[in-house]
Amino acid sequence: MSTSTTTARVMPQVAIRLTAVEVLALDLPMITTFKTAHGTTSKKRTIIVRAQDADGVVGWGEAPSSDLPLYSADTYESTWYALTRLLAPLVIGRDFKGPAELAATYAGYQGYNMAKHGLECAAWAIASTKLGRPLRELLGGTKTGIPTGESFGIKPTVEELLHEIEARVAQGFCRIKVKIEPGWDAEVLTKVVAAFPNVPVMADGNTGYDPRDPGPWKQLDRLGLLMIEQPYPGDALVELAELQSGLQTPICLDESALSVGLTVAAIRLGAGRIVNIKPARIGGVTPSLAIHDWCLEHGVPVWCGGLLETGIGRGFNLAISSLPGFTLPADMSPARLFYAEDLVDPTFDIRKDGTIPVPEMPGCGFQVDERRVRKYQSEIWKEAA
Ligand code: OSB
Ligand code: MG
Repeated sequence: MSTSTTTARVMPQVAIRLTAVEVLALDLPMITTFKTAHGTTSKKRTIIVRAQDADGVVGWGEAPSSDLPLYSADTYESTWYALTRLLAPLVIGRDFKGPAELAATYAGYQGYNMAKHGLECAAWAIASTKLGRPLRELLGGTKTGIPTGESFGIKPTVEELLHEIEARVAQGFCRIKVKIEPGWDAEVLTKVVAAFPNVPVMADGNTGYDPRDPGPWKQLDRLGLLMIEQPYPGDALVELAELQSGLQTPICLDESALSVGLTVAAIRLGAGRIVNIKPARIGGVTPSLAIHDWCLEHGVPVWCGGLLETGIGRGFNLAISSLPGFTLPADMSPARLFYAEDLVDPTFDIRKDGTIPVPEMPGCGFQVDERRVRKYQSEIWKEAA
């Protein structure tokens, strides 16, 4: 199969039997709004998974879903449904030799990637705690700090954007990602590149451009951008390949990379030259490792994107980012930039050198504040559970 790697990965083995899977639907107020070509997020609806093992060990995971299926097909409701009705009943009470074997039981189910990811993460957290080893080690990660960039939403004015970028660069963020949409692209990026000549800059189209239009690509291509992320719809692979063939700037796959097979197909077609690995979009740690391993073997650079996760979800993203193929800065903004309080305490932050330390604590990597998790639980969904 085209997706296989010559060196098979050895997955950690540890007995896991889940006795309970609690699915907590949270409404997290945001202290800023985040605007992309898909729309504006001002309240984050995320799903937190709390799994309990027969030996009493608890593992947490996060499925960073959203209100509307604009970024991917997954929503808050569909993720909650998949976890409570499909996935939890399938794995509870069964004996597994490790998290990868647990995830394999539902690998044949189509879709529900975020739900799959949330449950698999809880199992990895349990495995990590039981083995007394940080997740980074279990995944074969080598880096101890992750270079981090900031993702800047679409702002009312360019001045506002430049002002915000200036503050973040001063805090250490080492790469600038600017969200674009028709009318907010070449002119804006030209100003950003001129204002920050020493920081790598990239643009993220979030599928907002029509392949039939000329678009701003020729102008953007002259700016020496690090990459252009997902300019066209996820399934426009041929059009992406045509665009890429005329550009110097690498195209990066985000919304197109929905599975291992589709990601490999897109790269082989020439639809892009870089992959944004978002574990929640791809459907878990196991498929994320598979894409990483394939890309490493084929010389395709990868980096870790985000879906505005709290510290719970970011803990897994940090561990995955420690793998050797992750050679480009991550979208890993500290949760304090979005939320009044994180769900982990202490929360994480960026260091002066532009990196975030990879957690060494077993489990999700951070101490989960269960009281806060329950404080933000949505009343309606509490009853439905
Ligand atoms: O396209 O990368 C994206 C957030 C929500 C939906 C899509 C995207 C994003 C980001 C996230 O850019 C940035 C982050 O999590 O820090
Ligand atoms: Mg993106």
